[in-house]
Amino acid sequence: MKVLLLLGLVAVALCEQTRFVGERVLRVKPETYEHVSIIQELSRNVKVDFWRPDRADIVTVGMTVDIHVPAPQLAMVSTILHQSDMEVEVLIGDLQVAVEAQMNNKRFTKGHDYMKYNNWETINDWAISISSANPDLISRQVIGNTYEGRPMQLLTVGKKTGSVKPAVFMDCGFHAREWITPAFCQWFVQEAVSTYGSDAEMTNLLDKMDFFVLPVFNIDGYEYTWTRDRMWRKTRSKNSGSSCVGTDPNRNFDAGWCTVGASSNPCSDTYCGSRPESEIESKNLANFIRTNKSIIKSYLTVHSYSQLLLFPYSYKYGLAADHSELLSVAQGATSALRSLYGTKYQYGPGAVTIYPAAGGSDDWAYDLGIKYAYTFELRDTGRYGFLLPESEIKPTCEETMLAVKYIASYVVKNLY
Ligand code: DDK
Ligand code: ZN
Ligand code: ZN
Repeated sequence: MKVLLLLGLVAVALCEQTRFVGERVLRVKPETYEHVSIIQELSRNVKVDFWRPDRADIVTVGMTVDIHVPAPQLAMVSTILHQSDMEVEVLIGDLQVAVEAQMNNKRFTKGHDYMKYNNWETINDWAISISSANPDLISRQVIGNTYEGRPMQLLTVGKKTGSVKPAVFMDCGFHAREWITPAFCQWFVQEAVSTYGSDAEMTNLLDKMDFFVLPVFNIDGYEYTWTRDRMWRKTRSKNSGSSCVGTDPNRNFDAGWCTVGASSNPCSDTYCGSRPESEIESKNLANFIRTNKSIIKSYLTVHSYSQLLLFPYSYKYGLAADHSELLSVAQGATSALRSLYGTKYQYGPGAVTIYPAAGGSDDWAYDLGIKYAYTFELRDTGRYGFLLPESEIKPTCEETMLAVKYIASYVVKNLY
């Protein structure tokens, strides 16, 4: 009886979850304007999911384009691409196999594990327990609830000195499917507390400043990627007048809002929302940063994938007033990152390095007066994309630590 019940539950769970059997991720390299228009035409007529760039209308000649094609469309898409004699590479031959293969850490652990992907409940419990286990280094607060009512846990990591310290704000999990990013925020907190007192650089950082760490910004979306659709990107808020759900939180901030590289269609993966900060998660984050603006000297927001370190602007081509300083800090941070395993990062202003995109939190923070505003796009460059295997969590986090420490140390030495 119990076994039957269990089997029944498993069956229900399997049925409710989107499966990706027979779906593929293709990489195409348009070499002519005709190729570009074929890709754009494709996106208008067939339901394809753009992995990189995140929408068809910004595809240009020479770009590397990664698209996830559902099984029913595969034959048609392959025919069209083949006829165009565009270079087509199969990045992922069967997406369902890749979804299952990313969980390749077979170690048995009950609950939280830094070398595995943890679901929201596990991360939430972890946030509570690591802060109570390290009362002199971590404090915890809830900066508001998500649309579906989950608490946005913010950890303040730094030696408690009794005086006001400058701070770096860092968030992960803006986009739901970018699972390596919450893993990095958890790693960062653990690494900070466990190397305080032994690693000279970390000790100095935590003595002189605080890190505000938000391990998962888009909790509702993240939970949805665990329970329903692994490839979900946006928030989970309802849109009035549309059956499509969610807003792209990285198009929802008040920085050239919805002018470029964003969509006003609620069904789009880059929907900018009904107004700036229409999403409660954006509002909660923006309110916290506005309130603590005088002490926050750097804003870091962690995404994946592409191996990029971006800085303002993305909503316009014009250079930031601090362009040359931001560029040289990015150069230093990416070479620190590369020193460990040779991982290469490109860096530069968002608009020219990746694509123009308005409404990003980095541009918004920069225009608010937070000079050192950066967006990370972590591993990889497309071999696994959003489905980076668990075996890459440790090396990815270790190398990224070096970049974050580099930026933070620079900030401490150059307080403004
Ligand atoms: O939001 C995006 O499309 C990517 C990360 Se997935 C970053 C775009 C550049 C920074 C936008 N402010
Ligand atoms: Zn992202
Ligand atoms: Zn990304």
